[in-house]
Amino acid sequence: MSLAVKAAPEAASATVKPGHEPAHGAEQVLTDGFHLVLDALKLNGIHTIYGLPGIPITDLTRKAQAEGLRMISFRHEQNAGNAASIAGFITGKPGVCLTVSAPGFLNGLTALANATTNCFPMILISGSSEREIVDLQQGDYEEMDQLAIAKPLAKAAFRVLHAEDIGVGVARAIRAAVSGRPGGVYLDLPAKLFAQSMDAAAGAASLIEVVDPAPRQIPGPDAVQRALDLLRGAKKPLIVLGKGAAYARADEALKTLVEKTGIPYLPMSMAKGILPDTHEQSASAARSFVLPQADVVLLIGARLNWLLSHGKGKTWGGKTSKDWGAQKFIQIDISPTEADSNVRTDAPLVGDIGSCVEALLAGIGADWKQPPAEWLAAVADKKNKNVAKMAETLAKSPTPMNFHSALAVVRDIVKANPDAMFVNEGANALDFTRSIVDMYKPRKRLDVGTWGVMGIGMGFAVAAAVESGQPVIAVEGDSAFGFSGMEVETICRYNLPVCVVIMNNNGVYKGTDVNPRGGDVAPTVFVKDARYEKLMEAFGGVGVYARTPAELRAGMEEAIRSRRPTLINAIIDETAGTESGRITSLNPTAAAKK
Ligand SMILES: Cc1ncc(C[n+]2csc(CCOP(=O)(O)OP(=O)(O)O)c2C)c(N)n1
Ligand SMILES: [Mg+2]
Repeated sequence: MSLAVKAAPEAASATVKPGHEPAHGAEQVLTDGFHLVLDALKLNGIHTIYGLPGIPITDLTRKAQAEGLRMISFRHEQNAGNAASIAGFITGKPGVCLTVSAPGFLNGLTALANATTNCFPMILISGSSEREIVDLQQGDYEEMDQLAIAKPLAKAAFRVLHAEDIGVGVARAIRAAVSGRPGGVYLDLPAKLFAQSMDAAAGAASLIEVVDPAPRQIPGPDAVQRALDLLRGAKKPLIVLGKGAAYARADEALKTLVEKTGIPYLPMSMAKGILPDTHEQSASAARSFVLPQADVVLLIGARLNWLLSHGKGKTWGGKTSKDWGAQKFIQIDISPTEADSNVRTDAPLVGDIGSCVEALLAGIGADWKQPPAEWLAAVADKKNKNVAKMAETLAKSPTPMNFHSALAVVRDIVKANPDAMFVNEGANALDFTRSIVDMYKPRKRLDVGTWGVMGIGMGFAVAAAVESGQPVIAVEGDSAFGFSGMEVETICRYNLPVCVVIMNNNGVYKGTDVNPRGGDVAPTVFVKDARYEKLMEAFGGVGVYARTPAELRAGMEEAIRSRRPTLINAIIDETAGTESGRITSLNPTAAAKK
């Protein structure tokens, strides 16, 4: 057993007169549920909580501050939850979100489910009402069986009923969040638990400092050999890096693998920057060429979900949308059940990404043959043509701005500030940004992830600033921003160096739809020429109204230099976007025209 035990700090204990005198007449030192929760988190290196106060956790938020934890208070729990989840991605430790019961819990639950889907380690801690009343459904204040509701949406869910079990509860939550495939964990703490007292020394002895919470998982030598054999025989190999590869913090090993093998690679959205997007082996600009052409694909921390067209169909050279292409797949994943999820996995390599990549490298000697020159030339040719085409588009400066002319500015600013964190959501505002704005370092790009969820923006921006200390640039669709916009107050309150850039095209996808019957405006259209920058000014931040690339550039440069909370309202041609950005084809269409 490897239980490291730490004494509860002085401040965590209360000296009280016990009900009857202890044997020696000495006063007994007590601790309580509040302090045991905080001590357990601190003992495990968790020093920041993202949350929103209220019954029964208000005192927990106060005591957290008093105990030296950083308590970041939000305006809506979903944003606190998103902040916690991305803190988990950025740090590799579980991000903690703290909410009240029932409605607060439910508000945080979307973020917890999103964390589980995206494999972000997060712990949602919610206070809950009286068990006896909840279970008899007698109508308690904010009554809800939260544990049951969280279970299907979380990687794991636990409830602690007794103060002496808090240490175990927190340890189990941490392990579940970060070991194997990371995910969201729910920890239910009933109101009564916080008030429970116990002997301080016994309390301290009950806490667990988790040893090796995310153990390495070494791949089997036969699986490594199988993968190497397949890769060695490839004529048109391709590497796909997923956000799992970014999370793995195996940056050097991944770079060595790509460069030693000479294989072209594609980074998925949040894997951008593991190697700089300007790397000569990046095939991003030739994506629609390399996917159907490749004969052996090495997936590293990337799942064959919808974002990769399920590994089949026309994207992969299949004859119809259901047919498989001719590729063979090698898949590195920590979860053994990921293989064969959509098409055959010819060489599954199960383990943590660092260990798997190092095992591959050990088998790749100095005599490793580079991929055939024709393949590399074909990829380079396609890429150069597409890059040249894009450069032409980016050089134009139409009035009003379009996505390209605005994003050409953002691209320059990110290039000049490669350490800045970068948040991105929207439809066109997401898709254009992802392809135009290069990333230079790992784990800088944070976006809508596996679900394409709107609403992550300000929560991610707050956590990115808090966890990294770096300036944050958040490029937001005007619709996307609306989901978490009130958190500009949070950004101002904590004086975070966040520069929000709203790509304001007056609506969802564009601002030009009309209601055929007149009356109400179309469902996708917002108030025209909305002055979003005034929202930031309302709380003491800087607002910028930018109609030209020069105004946008000046605003962003000043925001980065001053580190002041800034919101730039970038006015974009309302006709510039397309329906759903790049995923127009996912909209269902019926044959009947009505
Ligand atoms: C939680 C959630 N609700 C709704 C959607 C559907 N949706 C996808 S993109 C989008 C907004 C697109 O508009 P905007 O952010 O302004 O980007 P634009 O395309 O106009 O640049 C919406 C509502 C979603 N993805 N997630
Ligand atoms: Mg829009």
